Amino acid sequence: MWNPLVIENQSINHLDLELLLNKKIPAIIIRNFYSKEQCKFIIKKIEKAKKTHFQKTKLEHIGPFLMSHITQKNEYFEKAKKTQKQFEQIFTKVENPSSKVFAMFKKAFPTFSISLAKQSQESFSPYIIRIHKKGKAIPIHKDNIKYEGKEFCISNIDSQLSCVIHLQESEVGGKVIIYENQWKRSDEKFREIDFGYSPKVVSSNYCKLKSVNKGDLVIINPNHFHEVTKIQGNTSRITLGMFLGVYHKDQKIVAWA
Ligand SMILES: O=C(O)CCC(=O)C(=O)O
Repeated sequence: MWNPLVIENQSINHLDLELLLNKKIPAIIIRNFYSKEQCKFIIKKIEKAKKTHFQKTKLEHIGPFLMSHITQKNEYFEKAKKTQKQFEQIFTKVENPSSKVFAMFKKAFPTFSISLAKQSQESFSPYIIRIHKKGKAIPIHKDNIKYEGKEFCISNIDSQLSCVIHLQESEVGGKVIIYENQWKRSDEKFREIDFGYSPKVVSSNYCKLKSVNKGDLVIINPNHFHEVTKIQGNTSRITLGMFLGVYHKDQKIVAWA
């Protein structure tokens, strides 16, 4: 069985992360990374904040996503700068997610430096908030900056992790599925025109994360194909995501969205 590692005490160690990077487990679920009350408070702020839409999917979000700007570097950094204030307003009274995630990783990798990624003088966007309304889904895809982000300095990382904080769950649907097979270059023939890959690309071995609750943090290796099933309840699924790039030899971790 390929099951996630569930952590109740908010503390990961480097062996847990090695399990993830070595395909031994599909995900790490950190319970109550934010409390239910903190989530409620953050959601209230998000509801008041200005959102934008991804052109094709009409998914609402706050903050730019690098993967949608792979050929628009300047526009990405410009948007990252503009969103900074909005994020500050959302996290006025609650510890911001970057410092919380960085502190947790620092404990697992005490000799590593951990910071927001920078390119020359420009800062990458620290995270992205996504609002998935009823009917939306995220098709099968992978995230691999080494392959897709050639214009960005972070494309030279050794390993990539995805951290997603679940701020609000829908009543039905919106479950993450992680496939055992990882993307490889020859899978590009299965790429769909809009976004993602044909279901033919994935193996029959997968893990569906059924018991993720509001406030949990889910860490995956995003080079595994993964998807989010259609949101079927009236309550929107709201998440906050960031990527971490690990430089093993330089003992450095950088974050971006
Ligand atoms: O929303 C999620 O749980 C996963 C998001 C996702 O697919 C990604 O960050 O690549």
